[in-house]
Amino acid sequence: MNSVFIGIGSNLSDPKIQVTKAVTAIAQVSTITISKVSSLYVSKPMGPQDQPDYVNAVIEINTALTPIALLDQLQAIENTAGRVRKDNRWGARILDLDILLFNQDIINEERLVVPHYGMKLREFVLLPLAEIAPNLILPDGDVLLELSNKIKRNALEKQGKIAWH
Ligand code: ROI
Repeated sequence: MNSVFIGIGSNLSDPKIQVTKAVTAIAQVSTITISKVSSLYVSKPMGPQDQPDYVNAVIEINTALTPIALLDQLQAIENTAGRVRKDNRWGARILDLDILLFNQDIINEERLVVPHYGMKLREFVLLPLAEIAPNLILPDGDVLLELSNKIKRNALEKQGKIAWH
């Protein structure tokens, strides 16, 4: 069974509801079991500032799916949420589901790069991840807690639990 960490983000159409619905949708995939869910975190946008604040969370799942089969499932959930894939890599989005870590695997495929390229520089990934996996070591040997203690604080606010079911 694979252990996979997924980063969730939204800054459109009631982001807290989008994140909650995403966790519920992932839980409903028969080949996926959710093992840990972080709190919700509100964060200032990284990148262009002329967009709403984000809501972020990180979950751990267990699945026998391959990385690409999992990516297909996650993209289907993004699409169902109304995600429009435009040329707006740094712009507002209704739902973003990123595979952060897949076991300790290093994946370099056209559709999928794991560990997620930006995760070590993102407070809104490192802090929720450290909440649910405080002892994690990244595939390159970096200690998660050291990264999360060192990361520049950018007004990240921990909110309540996610009411998924
Ligand atoms: N900024 C924050 N705070 N949270 C995100 O999830 C997020 N996602 C993005 C960019 C545009 C880089 N900025 C973000 O894709």
